[in-house]
Amino acid sequence: MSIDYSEKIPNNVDLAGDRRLQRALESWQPNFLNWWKTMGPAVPTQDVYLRTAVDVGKQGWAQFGHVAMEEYRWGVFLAERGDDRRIAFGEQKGEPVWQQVPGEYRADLQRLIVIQGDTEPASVEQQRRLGETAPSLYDLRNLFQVNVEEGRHLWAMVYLLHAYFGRNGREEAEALLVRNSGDLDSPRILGAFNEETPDWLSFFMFTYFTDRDGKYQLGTLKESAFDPLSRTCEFMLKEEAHHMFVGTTGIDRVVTRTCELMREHDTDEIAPHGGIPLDVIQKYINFHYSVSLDLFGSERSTNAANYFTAGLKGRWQEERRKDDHQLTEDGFTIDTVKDGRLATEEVSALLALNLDLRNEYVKDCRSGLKRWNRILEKAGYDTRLYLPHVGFNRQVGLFAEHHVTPQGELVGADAWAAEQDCWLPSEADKTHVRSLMRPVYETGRIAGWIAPPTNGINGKPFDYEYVHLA
Ligand code: BYC
Ligand code: FE
Ligand code: FE
Repeated sequence: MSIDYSEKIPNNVDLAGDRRLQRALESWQPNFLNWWKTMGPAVPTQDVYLRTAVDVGKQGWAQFGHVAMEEYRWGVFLAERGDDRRIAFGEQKGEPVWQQVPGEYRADLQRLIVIQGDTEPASVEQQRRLGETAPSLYDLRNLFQVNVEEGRHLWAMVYLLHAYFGRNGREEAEALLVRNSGDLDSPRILGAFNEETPDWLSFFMFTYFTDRDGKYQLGTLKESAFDPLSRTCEFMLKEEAHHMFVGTTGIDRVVTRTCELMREHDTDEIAPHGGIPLDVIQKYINFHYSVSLDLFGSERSTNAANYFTAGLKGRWQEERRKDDHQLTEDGFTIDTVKDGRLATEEVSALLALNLDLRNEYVKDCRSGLKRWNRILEKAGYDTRLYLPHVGFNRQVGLFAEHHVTPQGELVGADAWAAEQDCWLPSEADKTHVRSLMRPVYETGRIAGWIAPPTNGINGKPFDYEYVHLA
């Protein structure tokens, strides 16, 4: 079904057929627009070359064109699905999926949807000022594309809250616009979404590592027995791919430029030459990876076990797993710290589902490292980038009370304090990276710390006018 953009809230959920719901969402809409105006992109533009979803089908779901940002149409789109979908896991495996929320799971489902919904506007807030320092118009356009789609992801969750959770859901939808990233009194729910994204290296790391958590969490919610949530997440995942592409290729381009500068000046101390040294890139990886690992919750989690057993949240690619999809008899080995040493422990597989998901995520993260190391190898350099140990710099889970080095050694608080600046971006590193952040807004030009992209967007060249500034 293609989407009618003449409606106030474009949708494929027949909003017009449910006047109450339509009115409720229409009364939330001005609050959203007000939030976007005050917390969304800070740089004024005439228009931006954006893709807009026009159809949820496999072909042609996106249309590209120059759009005035305040006229961007956020809508409600669910993937279409066959009628006979069955629950794929947990106690009720094999039964038909739910079109309504069962009373006993109301609180848990609402909580999952609120947590998911909270991250979307949070990321827009974190990225608010990046438009002031984009390295090219191409990058500026990508930032705005990510921002409008995260805004749409918020719409997706707000639709579910309004449509299925009554008055309570409407209150939660309001609260999603009240909490703000980094706000001392009313912060966003999850840690990573209260960190700053003050520079473009952080932005690329965020879209590589943190949007990727989004991919994996949405992948598990796509398995949900609550069908409207499942279908919502399936469509969100399509948009997510581009966010991670921005991160992957962004870091490709930083590494490429760093190699060029090292060659040109015959030194790896390229900061004075306007580049980002490899060891600083590594520290940014260490930070964003460890903060994103926290987003998976604790390695041992009764919440995760309950969500799975109830059918609310499945595993990554649940249907492809070759087991009984109930896991009541299975075990799982987890890393932990025992008597001051790194050790392993056997727990029920149900308790280890956050770790199961995190393991899939880690595997996926390695693909980026391989790409970036191939760039280093081709350029003839021996240094390699890596993912730090999973216990490094953790605030959540079994390592939270401990200090673990990137190499996976347990150390005391003194050693941690002494070495921290070698492992995480120091004030000096951040100041240097920020000093490079100056806007380059002439078509076809690029900042000196990053290489241009190999391809433009939607077949357009790099020097296309992706953004018309106001
Ligand atoms: N920060 O049993 P545990 C995205 C709390 S990103 C603060 O270990 P559970 C995006 C936890 O709430 C994807 N608190 O955790 C990316 C619990 O509190 P209560 C977002 C945390 O529940 C880029 C307690 O600690 N989506 O889409 O199994 C741009 C014990 O928790 C944190 C989702 O996360 C933390 N990091 O797992 C834009 C999906 N971790 O209940 C968007 C929905 C844990 O004791 N969320 N706690 O008060 C979930 O599935 C789960 O809530 C979590 C946590 C995976 C987050
Ligand atoms: Fe999102
Ligand atoms: Fe995203």
